[in-house]
Amino acid sequence: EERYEPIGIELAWQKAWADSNKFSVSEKSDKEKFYLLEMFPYPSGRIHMGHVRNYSIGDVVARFKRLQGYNVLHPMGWDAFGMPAENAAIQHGIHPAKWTVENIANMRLQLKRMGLSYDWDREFATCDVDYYKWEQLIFLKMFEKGLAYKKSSSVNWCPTCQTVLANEQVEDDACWRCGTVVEDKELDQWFFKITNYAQELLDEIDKMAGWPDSVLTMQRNWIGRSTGCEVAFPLENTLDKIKVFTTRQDTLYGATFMSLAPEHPKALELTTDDQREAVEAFIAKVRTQDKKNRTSEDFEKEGVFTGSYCINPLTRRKMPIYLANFVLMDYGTGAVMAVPTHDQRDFEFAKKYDLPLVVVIQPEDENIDPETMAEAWTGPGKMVNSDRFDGLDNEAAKEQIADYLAKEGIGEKTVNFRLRDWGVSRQRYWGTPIPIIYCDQCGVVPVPEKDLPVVLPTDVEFTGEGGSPLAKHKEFYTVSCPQCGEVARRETDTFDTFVESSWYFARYACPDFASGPIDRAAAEYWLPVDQYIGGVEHAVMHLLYARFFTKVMRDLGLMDVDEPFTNLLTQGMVCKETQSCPEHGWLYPEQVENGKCTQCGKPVTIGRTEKMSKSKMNVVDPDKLIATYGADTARLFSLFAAPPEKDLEWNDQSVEGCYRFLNRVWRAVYDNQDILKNAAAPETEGDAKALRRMTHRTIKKVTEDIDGRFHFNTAIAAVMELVNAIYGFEKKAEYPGAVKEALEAAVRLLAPFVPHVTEELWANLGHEEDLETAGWPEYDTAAMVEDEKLIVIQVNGKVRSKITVSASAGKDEVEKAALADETVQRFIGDGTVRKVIVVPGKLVNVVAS
Ligand code: ANZ
Ligand code: ZN
Repeated sequence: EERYEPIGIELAWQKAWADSNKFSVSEKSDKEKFYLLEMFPYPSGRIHMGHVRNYSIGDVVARFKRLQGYNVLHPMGWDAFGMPAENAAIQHGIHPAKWTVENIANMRLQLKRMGLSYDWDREFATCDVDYYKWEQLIFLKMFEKGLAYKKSSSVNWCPTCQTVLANEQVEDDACWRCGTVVEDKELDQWFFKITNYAQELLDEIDKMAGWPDSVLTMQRNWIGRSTGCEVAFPLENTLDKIKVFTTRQDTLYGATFMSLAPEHPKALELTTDDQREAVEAFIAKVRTQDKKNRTSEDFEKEGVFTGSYCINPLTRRKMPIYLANFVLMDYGTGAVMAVPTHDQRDFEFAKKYDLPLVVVIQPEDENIDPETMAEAWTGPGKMVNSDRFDGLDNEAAKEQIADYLAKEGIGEKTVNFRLRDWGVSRQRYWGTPIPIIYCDQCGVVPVPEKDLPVVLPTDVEFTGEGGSPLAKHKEFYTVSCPQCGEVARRETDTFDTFVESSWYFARYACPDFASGPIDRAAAEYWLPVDQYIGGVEHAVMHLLYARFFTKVMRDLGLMDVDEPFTNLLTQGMVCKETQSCPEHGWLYPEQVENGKCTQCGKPVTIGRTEKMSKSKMNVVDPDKLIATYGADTARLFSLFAAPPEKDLEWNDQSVEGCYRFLNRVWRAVYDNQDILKNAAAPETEGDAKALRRMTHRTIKKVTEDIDGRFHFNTAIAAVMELVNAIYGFEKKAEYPGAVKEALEAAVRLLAPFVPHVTEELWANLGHEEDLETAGWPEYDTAAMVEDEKLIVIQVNGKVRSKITVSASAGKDEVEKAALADETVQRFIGDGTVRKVIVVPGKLVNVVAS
């Protein structure tokens, strides 16, 4: 055909791929395996440009690896449990299951329309019983091993979603989903003992060379390992002691007061009668403050004196005991020895409450004076006012004081982690039921394996009144105790949906395995995931939980992998400028014409470029994009407009440009069809050489740009240049072989990016087998070398030397090479070069005197 008609071509190839089950794979292969995974989507209803970008990036890698001869596992499925389904039920009266299934059906069509090369045979949704029943089994095994346990704890509570949130799901004090300010609440909750794995999770980070440093740093900080000492401070009037955790035992001689968390169990006990009123008021006030705020640097440090004192175990000085808002109960021991001279928070606190300052570390070239210091000295220095440790470097003193404390029985070295156990209970309906039964006689009884699955009932009511519908579903929660047979009550909480996404990548290895969560042989073959791709917003929670689950499943004997994802690519956001009308507020792009609001005609204000979001209406509908230009253009744009890790800014002209480029490639094949009929092997002489050089250099560049580096934008740009070179090549009729080679290379190199049009062009170029059979093109280094030319050099008209330069070298380059030649330099001697005459491709004459 003369015209490039993307829609027809794309639908035809998509049908062909589906009919032949083209991307379905098995372990029975003599090729090397490559497991490529993109973070699976939440079935919200429609795909957005972020999905288009994420999955286009993944598909390039999948197709590239396949072309390189790998057995590529590239699965897709649905992270299908979660709150939006339930909210839809409350708002629109549609059952979460129905809502989810319909959304999946729609989004599956959209993904198929993009021509993504998934093994659809492996598709599953996490709300399938066949998936979550295995999750329930894993939970039972974790419970057996003490890796899942129940405790009452103060939790982050979202009053809007009526559910508990993990720390990781609280962003700036607010619910990560709905933005409501999070409250504290005491509740009985199920926890996973991720803290058992804190050290291993941290240690492995050093070996994870295939992850972005930024993500590794975030995980390291989240795990937050601190080494220090626990030191016991005797109380003044009793035999009791209070333990503090410090990372700075070198400052112990400077500790002048103690700060307790307001929630500290001894807080009230230590409070004297005349301080009671003030203390109780303070505790009540802090209870309303958010934990993250309380500890942030610029939050006002506040406290109250309890009226009691403890004794500094080294100086024997009396230290007043305060409650302080910045001390948290759930870190260390909930008590801090305060050193105002060397800790900024303590400094601010001491200034406010007029508490004593003792300097114990003096910096090298300054003399710190408690009377005049304006902030704490937190740097290194020499020990002073510290008895036997005076004169030491403080780092050395850290070690020696720790040893001394241990020897005297005052303290011991400890390690603290910021990481907390993972609270997984949610008071929600649309999730995996936790397989536990509560019996008055027997207590907490796990559901026996043979009774799995605990199926989520469908006949529930959504009142929107809060609390889980399961807790009101009598037939669901009424059971007989598996141990004593008496009437008992089923757990009505469900799992945090992050549990499902913590092991789905392993289930893709064996989605139909019926005798356990994981088929060991399949896991052995496919895992770990070689390349994982997704948003950086998952840097901590999802990626840390998945690492934790991998280790748990390993220790449960389910599979034999330490780390789930060998390489990680975090793609940037898709952004677009916002537009607003003074009358109608934010506007969709379709509601603006020639800079004016289509509703009222008023001029539109262009706002900041931000991540595409429905709330600001700066979105582009992938369906419309595909309907207008085809999936290949949509893919090409999202790959060409920016490198994958960077944010991508939407640009209508660039979309148009991508479409024009594909037309150009199309026409290059069409226009040259007669010439190509005469093509045999690529010619290696004359002007064919330059074109071939370009062809093979492009193959090399594109290969290197894609492979492990993801420089898709520069790879595409290189092919564009090759296509330009083909257009500009004037002797097509004379060298049809070289032209054909160049055209075929362009088509093959573009195949991972724009799979439909390239497959069609490949067929048009006369190939009966598809592109995958052809494989990834290889470059011929011999064809890449530049021709060299022999240049004669004269000095003052006499031939003195000969050099070779590349045929494409310019005048300046030739002149430089001539003057640098040793023989020539010898003949110039002490003389000055007056003039250099270059006859391109032949001769240089140096005039010197
Ligand atoms: C005395 C000291 C002197 C401290 C000094 C620091 C500097 P990281 O590194 O995060 O582990 N701390 C201990 N428990 C705390 C709690 N529950 N809430 C708030 N702060 C707490 O921090 C450890 C340091 O944080 C500890 O070392 C302690 O203050 C404080 F010049 O002890 B330090
Ligand atoms: Zn919420």
